[in-house]
Amino acid sequence: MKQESSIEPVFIKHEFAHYEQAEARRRVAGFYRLMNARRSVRDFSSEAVEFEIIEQAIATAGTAPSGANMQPWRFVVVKDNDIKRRIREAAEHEERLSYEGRMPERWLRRLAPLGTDWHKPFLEIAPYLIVVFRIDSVVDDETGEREPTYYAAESVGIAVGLLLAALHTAGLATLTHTPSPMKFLGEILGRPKSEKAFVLIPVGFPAENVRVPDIERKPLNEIMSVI
Ligand code: IYR
Repeated sequence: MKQESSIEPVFIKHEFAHYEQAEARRRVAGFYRLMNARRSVRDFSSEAVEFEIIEQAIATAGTAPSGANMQPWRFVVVKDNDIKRRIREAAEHEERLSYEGRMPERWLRRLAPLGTDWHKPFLEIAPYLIVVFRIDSVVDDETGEREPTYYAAESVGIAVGLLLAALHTAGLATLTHTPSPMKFLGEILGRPKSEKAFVLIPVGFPAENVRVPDIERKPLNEIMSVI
């Protein structure tokens, strides 16, 4: 016989906002304008950023929905210069191998409009690097057994979206950087094997007169179907 869970769900009241449609339209359009002005930045200022802003943004990321509410994320904030330097060295080592041989021609062609290469000075210049880890398994408090988390990648992806939005609304620049392979991040940052580096996000003010690639977003009719 399959064991049934003896845990009873508990439901509580929750206050949801309910706006007039005109107000809802204004709000959603405002959020669109805010997020449409976000751009990935690879050229950062070293100007200091209050840590409280980073904390609040990570708290926001932690509000993301997650598989079985297991919240399978860990946000490691790196401000230490020595650690940043080690991360840069390891990332540039991997990236150099990638750009100079591991990435197929068609991938490099896709990246050409972004103007990227293996040099990653932003890893030392940005005041913070947030390394997001995906927690793949946890040890159950009661049984002591290791069990998987559920939909971890989807959950962490949503949390990262909220993190980027929160940092952007504070006027901070971000980049979703994925040095590949990312195994060195868990090693340098001393994370357990159950945690996998998911993305590395440099955070700070953009460099003065920063420029971003001249690329475009797909129009709505190319990203939405209505049936
Ligand atoms: N990780 C490399 C290459 C790279 C890959 C993708 I997909 C991008 O959208 C951008 C860059 C780098 O960070 O340069």
